[in-house]
Amino acid sequence: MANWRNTLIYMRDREIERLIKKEKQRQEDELELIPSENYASKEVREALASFFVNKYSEGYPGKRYYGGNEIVDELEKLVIDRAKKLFRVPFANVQPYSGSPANLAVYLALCKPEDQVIGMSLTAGGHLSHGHSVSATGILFRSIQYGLRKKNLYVHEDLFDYDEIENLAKKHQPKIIWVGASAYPLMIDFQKFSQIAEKVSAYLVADIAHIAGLVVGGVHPSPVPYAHIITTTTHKTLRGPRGAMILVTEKGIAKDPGLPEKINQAVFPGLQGGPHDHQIAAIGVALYEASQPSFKSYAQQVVKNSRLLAKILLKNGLSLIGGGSDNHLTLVDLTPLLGPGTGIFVQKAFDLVGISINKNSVPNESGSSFYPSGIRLGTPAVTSRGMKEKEIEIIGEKIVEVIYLVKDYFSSHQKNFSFITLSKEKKRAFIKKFEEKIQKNRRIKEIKNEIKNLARQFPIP
Ligand code: DSN
Repeated sequence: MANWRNTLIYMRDREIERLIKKEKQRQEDELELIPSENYASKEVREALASFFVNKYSEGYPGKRYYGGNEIVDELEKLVIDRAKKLFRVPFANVQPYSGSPANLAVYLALCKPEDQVIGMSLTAGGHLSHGHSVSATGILFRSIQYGLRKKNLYVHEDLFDYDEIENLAKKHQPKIIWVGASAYPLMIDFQKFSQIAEKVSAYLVADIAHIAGLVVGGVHPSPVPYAHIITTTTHKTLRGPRGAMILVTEKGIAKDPGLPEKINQAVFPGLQGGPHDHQIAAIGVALYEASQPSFKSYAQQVVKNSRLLAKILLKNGLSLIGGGSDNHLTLVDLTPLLGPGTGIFVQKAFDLVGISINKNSVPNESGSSFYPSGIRLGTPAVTSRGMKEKEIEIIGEKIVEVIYLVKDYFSSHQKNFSFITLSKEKKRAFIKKFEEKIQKNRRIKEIKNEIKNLARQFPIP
């Protein structure tokens, strides 16, 4: 009798199995402070690995191209309903594969090639898909980018330069104004952006990928009353699988009743093929989890933890963009302490102690896109593990210690040493030498063990 276990394709793949185990161990033993990462629940991961992975279902509920989609229809309708209810919007598309395709679908729905758009620049904390020149969104559409204000960036107050954004909008008359960031540590005032968009009759599109979980958790104002369209990934503060959603608000439908249909058409057949039904199932689970009262406490704790972490860093002489944190992340500008382009050294040192962070551009960057001058630290993942103020105090101390170990290394070089002015080869050689040296540092080895001991007390789901 035929047995699927006998067919070659179903043989056990020990190599991938080994890597999965290794990655699990890494996640268990280390701390995750990349602000866009999180731990999805076991239920979310089970939905991702469910039988929905086997299905093709181009189209939308009730309008599929292939047979066998009755249950998929039920699934997608349920997930759409959950998204609409949770975000309080009249329309949701849950098929985008991820954030950048979701954003591209919005351009496709609203613009013709060469239409004018405005978005926040990557170095100021925006996103590639908000019209960066290397992204399809900056290649296919005429894109103007806005930044933050030029001065006083370490002050704890709104850093957007609304006059600049309004002037750009009036001058360029964009179809879309994007609002939303991947490295902005304070609250975003969606109303102010909406007032500018109204003046030039542009669509205001809010990309809330980073803060979606904070919005549904009630700790960040919602863009729903102000934006026409909202996009979000589902795997950051929302704590779901990798994926995305596009929402249309009442305001969006009032501006253009055809928006929901335009968005659906843009996602499929405009941009994508068959939706990832297993991903949609897992998004459904995440939306269910995010609608529970416990998720509100989670979102509150994410912000409490981030505020505290920022406070510890400030107290220890670090320079923070926005002078602190009011959301889930902190953006440290290393320029005053280590010089331009030095984020990579701190990231490497953190890798050695088992803390994942990422080097990041800072506004008015004086390094480069590959060698930016900042680091981004976020609390969504450690908070999902149950860490609170007590643990953040410990983590904050370690972070400060590691950064000052890097500073000691830099201080051992001649005065006025500037990494960013070295040639490409010299930069590489300098980094290599740094890595060799720092990994032998006694404290680095000790901190790695201290981090592991802490991490193991807070299992990952
Ligand atoms: N890569 C994401 C982040 O880290 O913010 C943005 O897409």
